[in-house]
Amino acid sequence: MKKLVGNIQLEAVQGDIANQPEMTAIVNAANAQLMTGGGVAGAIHRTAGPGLAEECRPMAPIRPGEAVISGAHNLPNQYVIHCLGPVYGMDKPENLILSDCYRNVLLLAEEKKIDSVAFPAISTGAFGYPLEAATDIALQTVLETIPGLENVKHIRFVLFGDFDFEVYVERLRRIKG
Ligand code: AR6
Repeated sequence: MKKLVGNIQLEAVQGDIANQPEMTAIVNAANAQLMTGGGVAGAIHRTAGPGLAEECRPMAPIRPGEAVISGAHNLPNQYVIHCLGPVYGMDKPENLILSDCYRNVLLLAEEKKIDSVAFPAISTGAFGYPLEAATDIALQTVLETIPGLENVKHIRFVLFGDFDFEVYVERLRRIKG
């Protein structure tokens, strides 16, 4: 499912964030220590190899909503942008922190002249954020940030589950291009 907004392509695909070879940067739903973990962080660190955690160590810990960038090591990309989402019900205000994640990732990508970025559904796994509410925040923040982007031309959302993918497709369809 693709949608052109201005001259930026928004896209939802179903798959594995660690296997997005045509994207310049992928986003990690990280932990504060920037170490491996379950879900997205596990898949990214497993594929990248131990060099990723080693490179990240001096940048840790990061705060909820903060984004930092590293190389991609054995991943088929150039960069990994690590972002710590809010733990649902704990880090408040969780909607604003989740919005900070998407905005800060895109602003960092723009600063680094990155043309394409793939996001997972940050905070919707181990951190417990309900998928539909998180999707609305993700897409609204991306749409608000798009007018300030020149280098970023392609934003992909990579969803793991069938339901998650269908929610993104339905929400993207409703966006006026
Ligand atoms: N590719 C794309 N999406 C995935 C993948 C994958 N390989 N694996 C899971 N998802 P999570 P969080 C989906 O838990 O909620 C970690 O252990 C998953 O179904 O990865 O931000 C870290 O170490 C869900 O919809 O991230 C942190 O401690 C979404 O990606 C903590 O979990 C996010 O799930 C971060 O929790």
